[in-house]
Amino acid sequence: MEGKGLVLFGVNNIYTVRSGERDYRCRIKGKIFKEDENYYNPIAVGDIVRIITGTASGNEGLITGRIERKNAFIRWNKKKKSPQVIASNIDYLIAICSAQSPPFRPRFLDRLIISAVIEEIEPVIVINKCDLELDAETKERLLDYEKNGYRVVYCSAKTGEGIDSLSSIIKDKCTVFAGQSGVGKSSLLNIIEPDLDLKVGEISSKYDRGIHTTIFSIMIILKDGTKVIDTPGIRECWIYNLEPDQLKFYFPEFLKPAEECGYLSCLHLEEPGCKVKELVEKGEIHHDRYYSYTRIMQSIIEQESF
Ligand SMILES: Nc1nc2c(ncn2[C@@H]2O[C@H](COP(=O)(O)OP(=O)(O)O)[C@@H](O)[C@H]2O)c(=O)[nH]1
Ligand SMILES: [Mg+2]
Ligand SMILES: [Zn+2]
Repeated sequence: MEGKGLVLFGVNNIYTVRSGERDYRCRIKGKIFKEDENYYNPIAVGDIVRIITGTASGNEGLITGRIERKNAFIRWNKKKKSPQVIASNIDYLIAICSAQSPPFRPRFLDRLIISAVIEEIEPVIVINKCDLELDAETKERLLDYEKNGYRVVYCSAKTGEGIDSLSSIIKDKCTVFAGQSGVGKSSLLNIIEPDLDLKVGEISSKYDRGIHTTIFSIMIILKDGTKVIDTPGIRECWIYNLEPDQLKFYFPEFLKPAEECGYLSCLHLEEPGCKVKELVEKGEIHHDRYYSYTRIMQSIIEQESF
């Protein structure tokens, strides 16, 4: 039988595909994704695929094609030197951080945000564990993100604070929950939908294998149909597919001052008459965001030379 399905999970080239009410274990038929040969993975969680299934009782299937993706959350897999599609067909990237343990990592957050925006996926910053104290420096950094137009949601899986806001953002959408291990992704999903009963405070054995070399995202479909993709084990997010001279456009606070830079092509690095640098020195552009910019710039230049 031929049909279409949604990829929920994939590991070792076996993909769980939901079609109708059923889940099929599917392999890819032959070399059908030749154009994606440089990719780490030809099929990602969130893909809509064409499948052929066998007998009515069996749950095996073959993937014979992929419907064009609306977008894809991609990172550069440094080890494999190839782009890795973490999830596709996404409405929002939910970038989850925590008030404490693990500490706030602005560099990582900036890379997540840029990887989303490149694909026109709107990022939402979620700060979990707000029952714990948020230090002054992190507080100030978060206000800066808000000032620059990013949505920031403060919540706690422990007290329930902010969970309604988070639930209403993800409702009926397909979102990716990304963030370091331990920020509370599973805890948040459990409080949004208690029946899920996801394991908290540990890495589920399902994901254990090979966690250092790869990540396995998994789509969870809530009772009302809301789709959430959990991404265990994202520790690094190297940006894929960005030319160095394009990076500046992903820092919204640079756009207006850039009009006053001495050069139209100013990269806001060492050029004379750079208005962006002037505002960094005055403290009107956050020095730590500017530091992110220089670090990311350096890493994409290094990537290009591979
Ligand atoms: N104080 C506090 N601890 C939390 C909160 N959310 C999660 N935790 C704890 O943080 C640890 C990691 O949570 P988990 O959901 O497994 O994080 P994940 O790795 O991102 O899925 C667990 O010990 C949780 O009990 C919160 O809002 N407040
Ligand atoms: Mg978890
Ligand atoms: Zn400049």
